[in-house]
Amino acid sequence: MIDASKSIEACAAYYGEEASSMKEYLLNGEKNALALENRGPISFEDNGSLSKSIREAYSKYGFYIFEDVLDQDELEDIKIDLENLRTQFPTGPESLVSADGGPAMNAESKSLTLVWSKPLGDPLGGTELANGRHQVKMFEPEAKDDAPMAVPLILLGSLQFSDACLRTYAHPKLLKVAESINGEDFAPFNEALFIKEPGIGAAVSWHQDGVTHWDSENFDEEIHGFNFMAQVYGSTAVNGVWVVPGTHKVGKIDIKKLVKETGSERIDGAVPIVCNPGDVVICNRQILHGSFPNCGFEPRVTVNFGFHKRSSVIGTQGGGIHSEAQVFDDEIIERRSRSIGYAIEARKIKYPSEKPYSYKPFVDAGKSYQWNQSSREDLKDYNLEDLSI
Ligand SMILES: O=C(O)CCC(=O)C(=O)O
Ligand SMILES: [Fe+2]
Repeated sequence: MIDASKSIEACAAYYGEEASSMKEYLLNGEKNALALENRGPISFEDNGSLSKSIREAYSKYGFYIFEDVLDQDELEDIKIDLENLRTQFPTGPESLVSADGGPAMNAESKSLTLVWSKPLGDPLGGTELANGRHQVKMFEPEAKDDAPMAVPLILLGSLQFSDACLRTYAHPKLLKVAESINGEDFAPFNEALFIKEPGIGAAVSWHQDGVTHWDSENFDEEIHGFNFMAQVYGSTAVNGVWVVPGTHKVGKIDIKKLVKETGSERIDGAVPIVCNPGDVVICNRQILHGSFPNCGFEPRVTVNFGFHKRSSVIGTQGGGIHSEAQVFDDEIIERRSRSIGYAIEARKIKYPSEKPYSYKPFVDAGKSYQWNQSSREDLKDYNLEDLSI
C-alpha cells in the first residue's frame, strides 16, 4: 500500500481551522477501508462466472478492488500514452493549441473532451451541470502561487486518444467480469480519465451516478451499471474516490441534507478506495461517491470505463449527461459497441499469446472488426453516442 501519511498531514494543513478534523477523517477512513473484505485477485467459478464470494462482497459494499490486474508493462504503456497526451493538451480551457503551438489533441473534436477546473477547485459541486447531481460544493483549498490557472480534471472519449487505454478496455478478465454482472449482451457506457495531479487536482463533489432509472418499477442495485476504475499510480485517502458502502441499494440520496446533518462534507461512514498501481476497482454507479481535491504528494490517474445491462439501455431516453439525450435503440447500441470490437483487436496485436475476449453480440451477428488507421478514424467523436443513463 502507498504510505499516504505525509500527504494526509499536508492535505489537512490546507483545511485551516478544520485541519485536525480533516486529518482524523482521512486516517479513520483509510483504516476503515482497509478493514473491509472487498479486495483480492479476480477469480471465477468453474462455470466462468465471477467468484461467488466476490459477487457477494461487491453486492454488499457496492465496490470491490481487483488486485494486480494490470501488469508492469501494461501500466508503463498507459503512462507513456498519458505523457504524450499531456504534451498535446490545449494550453487552457478555451485553447485549441498545445504548448508547442501545434493543434491540441481535441482541436477537431465535436464532442466534449476535457472538463477543466481551477486548481484544487470543485467545478461540478453545487452547479446544475450533470443534471445537478453534485448537490453540494466541496471546500476549495487555496492552491500554491505557482499553480496553473486551470487544470484538466476529466478527459472524455479517452479511447480515441490513447491506444493503451483502448487495449486495457478489452482486458479479457475485466470483460468477463462485465459479462458475469451485466449478462453476455452487456452494453458499453462511457470511458474517461480522471486526472488528479498532486497539489492541483480538482475535486469531484459527492454524487451518485445514474439519471434515468431511479424511479423505475424495475429499480435494483444494478440498474445503472458499474464503472471499472483502473489505477495507474494507485490511489489513497487523499487523492482517491471516497464511497459510502451500501448506498448503491438505497435509491436517490438527499446529499444536501446529509451534509447538513453531518455538519460538514466529511460524510460519516465513507471510506476511500485505496489501491496499488495496477489494481482495478469495480464500482457501482449508484453508490454515493466523490473525491476531495488532491492536496497531497501522489498523483492519481484513473482509467475509467463502464458497462451496462442491455435492458437498462435499450429503449431508454438517455440522461443527456455524457451525450445528447436520445432514445437508445439497437442501432445506436450496436454502433457504440464498436469500441469493444476495436479494442479486442488492438489488444490482440499487442498481446498475441493472450486468449482474447469473445463478445457474444458480435458472434451472434457474425460481425468482425479490425484495428487499423480507418478504425482509428472511425473512433473520432465516438463518445457523442455514450450510453448515458
Ligand atoms: O475519479 C473521481 O474522482 C470521480 C469518479 C466518478 O465520479 C465516477 O467514476 O463516476
Ligand atoms: Fe461518479
